[in-house]
Amino acid sequence: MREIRLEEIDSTNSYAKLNLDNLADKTVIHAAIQTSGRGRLNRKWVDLGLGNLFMSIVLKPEDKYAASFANLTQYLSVCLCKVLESYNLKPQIKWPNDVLIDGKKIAGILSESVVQSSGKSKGIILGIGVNLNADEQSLHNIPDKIATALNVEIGKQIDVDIFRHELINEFFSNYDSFIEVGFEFIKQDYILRNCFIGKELNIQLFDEIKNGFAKSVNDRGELILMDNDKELVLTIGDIL
Ligand code: BT5
Repeated sequence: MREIRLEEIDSTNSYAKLNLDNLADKTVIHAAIQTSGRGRLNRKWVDLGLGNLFMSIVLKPEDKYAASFANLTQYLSVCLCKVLESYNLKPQIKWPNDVLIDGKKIAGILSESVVQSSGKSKGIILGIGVNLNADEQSLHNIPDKIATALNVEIGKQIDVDIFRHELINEFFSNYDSFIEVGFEFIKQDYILRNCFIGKELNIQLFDEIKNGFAKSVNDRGELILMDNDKELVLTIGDIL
């Protein structure tokens, strides 16, 4: 594992993408300040000031087409939960990979796969932002979501370097097994922490809203939604 520390960058994921050819497998890039953090679908990730975590993990697995790549964000969400639990919190996962504390978003994960024009995979960039040190006022300014930060939850400042290493260690300690086995490797840990199974959900799927009863998560990490007797299997979407 190699680490690249940046003082200020637009986005650690964009930096990784731009420099991907020169970055080795398992390189971790992190920045103190991130000026244009990205979420999914052109959404933004807000920098809440110094002491927050913005990092991207570059992955260039030998097996370039393992099914488990699609579940890397879910794997990282479980790793993050385990680290947050060591701070005596009870994080929950909202499918597919939002990590919440008491319903409030504390982190965001963005996985981007980079493919050559020939269709060959160049690598995967797994980005994560975790709110570690924020003042409560700035949390209220985040659009569309109720957010929280670790310092607010436990009432003390967090050392971002220590937290980052805890998360990286957790991630790489089981990464190779996860890639080999896939979602089933984490299924139990994932379901144990879920906050959506057994509930009526509205799910935004591009321009459509699907509703139904969340029955389960299958062995591929997909959400099984029951719309009366009809079973919908969702690979992507946002629980509203
Ligand atoms: C995400 O997108 O949650 C993925 C965010 C990934 C950020 C990391 S930081 C390091 C790396 N480099 C990048 O450029 N990105 C990655 P999504 O599920 O689309 O959620 C985005 C939504 O989360 C926004 O529209 C806001 O509502 C909310 N949000 C933005 N900033 C937030 C924050 N600091 N804390 C909590 N919620 C936030």
